[in-house]
Amino acid sequence: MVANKVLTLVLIREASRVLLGMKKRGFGEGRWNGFGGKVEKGETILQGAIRELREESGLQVTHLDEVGRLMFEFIGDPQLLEVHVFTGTKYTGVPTETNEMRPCWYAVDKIPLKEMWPDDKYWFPMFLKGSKFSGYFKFEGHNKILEYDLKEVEKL
Ligand code: 8OG
Repeated sequence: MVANKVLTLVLIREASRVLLGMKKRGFGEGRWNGFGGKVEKGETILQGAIRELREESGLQVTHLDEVGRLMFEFIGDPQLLEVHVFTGTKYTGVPTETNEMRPCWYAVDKIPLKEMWPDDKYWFPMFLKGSKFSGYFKFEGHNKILEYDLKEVEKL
C-alpha cells in the first residue's frame, strides 16, 4: 500500500472573478490553475494551503473553506493524488508573479478551461455555483481521462 500524496489547491474568488496562475514549471506546467502544492510534515492541510497560496501568489489569508476533494489516479503510478480544494474571498496583498506562477484574474464566464487540467471542466462549474464536490479521475498520461466519478456533496 502506498500512502496518498496529499496536495492543496486554492481558488481565491471575488463576486465575478477568480484568481488563477499560469504554472511556469514542474507538474502541470503550461496550465492555468489555482495555487497549491504538497502538504509538508508538521502542518495541517489548511496550513499547507495558506502557505502555498502565500508562496505562489503573494496573497495572505487567515481563513479558507474546503469545497472539494479530488482523487487522481495515473495509470502506471501506484500513488494516488488526494487534492483538497479550498476557496476564500478575503485576502491581503497583491497577486505577484513568482518563479512558479504568473497570476491573472479571470471573469467567471471566461475561465480558460481549454488551458487547464482536463478534469477542471467537470468540477469548475460546481465550484463557481458554490457547491461542494467530491470526485475521482483516472488519467492516462496528463491529458486523457479514462474514467471518472464526480458528485456534488453536502459535506466533505
Ligand atoms: O506542488 P505541485 O505544484 O506539484 O502541486 C500540484 C498542484 O496541482 C496542486 O495545487 C494540486 C494541483 N492539481 C493536481 N491535479 C490537478 C487537476 O487535475 N486539476 C487541478 N485544477 N489542479 C490539480 O495535482
